Amino acid sequence: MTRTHPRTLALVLLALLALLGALVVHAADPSGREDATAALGTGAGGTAGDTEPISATILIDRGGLTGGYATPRVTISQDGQLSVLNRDTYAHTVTSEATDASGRPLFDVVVGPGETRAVPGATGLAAGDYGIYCRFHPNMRGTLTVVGGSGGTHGDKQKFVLPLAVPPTVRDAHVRLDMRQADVRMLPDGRRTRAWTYGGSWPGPTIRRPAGERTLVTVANHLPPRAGSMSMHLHGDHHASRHDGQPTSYLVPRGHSRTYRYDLTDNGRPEPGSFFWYHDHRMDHTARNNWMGLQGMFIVDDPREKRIGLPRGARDVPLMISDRSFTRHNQLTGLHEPDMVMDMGHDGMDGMDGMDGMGYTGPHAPPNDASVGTQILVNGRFAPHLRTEAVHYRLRLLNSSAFSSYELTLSDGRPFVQIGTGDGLLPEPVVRQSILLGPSQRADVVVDFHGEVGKNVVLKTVPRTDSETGTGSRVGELMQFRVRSKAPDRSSVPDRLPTPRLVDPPSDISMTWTFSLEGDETNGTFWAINGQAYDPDRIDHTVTLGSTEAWLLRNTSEVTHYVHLHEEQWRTVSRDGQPPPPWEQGLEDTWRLDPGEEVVVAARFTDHTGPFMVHCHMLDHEDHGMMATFEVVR
Ligand SMILES: [Cu+2]
Repeated sequence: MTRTHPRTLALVLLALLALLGALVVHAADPSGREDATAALGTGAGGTAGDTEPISATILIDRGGLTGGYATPRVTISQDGQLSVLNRDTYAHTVTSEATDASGRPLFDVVVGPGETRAVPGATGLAAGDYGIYCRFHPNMRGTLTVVGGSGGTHGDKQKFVLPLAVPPTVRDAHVRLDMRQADVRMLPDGRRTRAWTYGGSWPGPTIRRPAGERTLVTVANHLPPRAGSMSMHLHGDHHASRHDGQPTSYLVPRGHSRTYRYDLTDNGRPEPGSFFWYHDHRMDHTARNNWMGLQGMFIVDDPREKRIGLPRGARDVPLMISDRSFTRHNQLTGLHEPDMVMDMGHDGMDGMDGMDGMGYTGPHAPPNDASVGTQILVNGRFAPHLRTEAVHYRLRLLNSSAFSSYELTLSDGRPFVQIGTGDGLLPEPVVRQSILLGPSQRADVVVDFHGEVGKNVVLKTVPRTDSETGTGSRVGELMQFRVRSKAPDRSSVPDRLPTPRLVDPPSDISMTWTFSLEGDETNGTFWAINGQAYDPDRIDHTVTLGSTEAWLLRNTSEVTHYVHLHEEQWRTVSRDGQPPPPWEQGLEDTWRLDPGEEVVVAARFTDHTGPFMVHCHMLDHEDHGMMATFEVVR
């Protein structure tokens, strides 16, 4: 790609911005008044009288990332125009919460820094209020009011057409997965969606193995040539460095296969019962490869769990939550750009010139790299339903999205009883009205459907309830439980759970990992750990096998990160100087770090030497620098 000189580009952009700003103020105010408030649509009145269309502009000021839309309530008439002017240094979207029958938002527009965009989909809607939000930063929320007229659409009520797909379960000691392209049913109507899969489905088969029993997984790469070499990581598991799915070594080139070995033990003992997942981890391409479908779930069964009577069999349901955007022909769009069809022949950064000296450049360079889908899928399908009995269910919730977070809740106010983290059970069950899950985080919960025969319960995601700082969570209805019959239920959740033992944390911090945005608009930007972009040839920290270390994770950027540590299962020692909340008192491998947050974690390094990764699990951040290496040595 040819590069325009950055300074020239900046000057041109500034000039355009000034021009557009002036135009918008005039176009938006049909009465020609010089009243900027009215032009920006903050006035809720919006009765221009007669037949003049009322138009409005949503303004995003500098600092909109944290401050939200500067004009969160705007009014247009049915024949009016909605536009967005973004004066922030981050790209944002204006997206409607209301959707059509396939879950596509009624309107959705991406507005880069300094840009102004029209929102054509907002014209002609039925009169009423419409929730709006930024897909990249869902803490930014507002309301569009459409006045006047009759007719037009409000959007469709979610219908939950497709049955939930429960991926096939594989229990063999040696599992074989062919990575291949396949057409998968994701949306209720129209064509299937072409995906890159493990074994022909998305999610791939759920691998289910007893703790402590060696498991071999052979993956063969039959993907199209343009996919390149792959590398599979079993997220949360403790295993040898060469079996970790390294980003640049032990790869699986096309036409070849590789066998990963997981002993499912830690320091000679069986691992705790766990809810892991496997996914691609190739350097620079992790977001693309996951977006394309290279994801599956892995359950480690602890025999002690059988004795305590948790729901089992068909009442133990793994649910993988992940967002994607689709073209009109139901095909996956390109990363970052919902309007661009995925260019599977392109092996570089979508919309970026690539790493160049100091950093990435182009419209999707950090911090404007966000692989966010318009539709949220469960087990690879949009808005599925599951017929259930009026009994307890164990739901294993995984967020496998590249970027988005969800605050999960149930439509009738029924709580979740959280029993585990994904890396074993909590010391005691925690009753929660809602659960926030960022990329790669899991929650093991029990839900009680007793007394609900004939009712439907919807699993939803709502705006974050826990914090006023940090990147928010998406909003939407994810799936429906149709409670249809009574049945015997001998399951129970005891007051105390067989939780894994935690290490005694050392009082000294051995390593501080600081997560930030670095670079500048002229030379390019990148996501950084301790000021540096990922370099596979650099070891950032060395640990002695057998030692126990406490690490400090801190976020000095303006956005939330979800930080994943490979290899060990970690104890959360403190969050912002306080003891961690009850649901963070088991073992963990991925932590939320809101802006300014500091989390201390500790683990003992056992069994395996070699390099392992520290990275943000927002996959665009990982691909664009936010990864580092620690090495365990004898
Ligand atoms: Cu991040």
